[in-house]
Amino acid sequence: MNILLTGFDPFGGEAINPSWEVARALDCQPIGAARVHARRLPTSFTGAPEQLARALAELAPAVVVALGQASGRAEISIERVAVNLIDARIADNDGHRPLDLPVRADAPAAYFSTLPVKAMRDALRDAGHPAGLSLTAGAFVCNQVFFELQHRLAGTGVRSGFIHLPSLPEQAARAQPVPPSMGLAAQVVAIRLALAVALAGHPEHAAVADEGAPTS
Ligand code: PCA
Repeated sequence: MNILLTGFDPFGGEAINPSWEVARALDCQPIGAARVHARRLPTSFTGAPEQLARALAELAPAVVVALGQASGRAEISIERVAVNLIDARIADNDGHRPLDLPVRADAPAAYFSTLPVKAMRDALRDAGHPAGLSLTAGAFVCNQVFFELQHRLAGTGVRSGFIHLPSLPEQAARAQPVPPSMGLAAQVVAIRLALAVALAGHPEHAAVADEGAPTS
């Protein structure tokens, strides 16, 4: 049984992205009866969906968690909803800055995460990790990948979703004002736990996600 765990290339002039550092630290690790497969996605509106589709086809995963960096957030931020909107506040790594476009013209306005988001948050908090639920993954490449993921896996029963991570301390030290940060080792432990809970699943929390797009 495969778990696909994706992370992104550095973007926005940064030299490192915690999402890929965490994903690669967990690559090949067993979690229960499953194994983690880390894949690195380019921070590119054209490249990221292509690489994601390739990884899904290659691995046929039972669980997918996509990771991204959200500078300024202090917690492990479990996203609840992907929106069908691209509105880039900065250029991607190809120099493109698309505005006010749908991720997919033929798709619903939004998809919910199909991960057991509350069980994951509670397990993280119980283990002492700062963690919370988020209602926006933004409108940049992370949200696009989250939306593509949910669209491709809708109705398959594969649990999937997105988690934003705080900056690493070495990134935060260079920024003004200094944003909150979390060390890599702590992020790795937290995401490993989140994957274990995602694998175990909690259908009562996922029920809303099975209904598809939000209706109100
Ligand atoms: N964070 C960006 C894209 C890549 C990443 O790690 C985002 O939040 O959209």
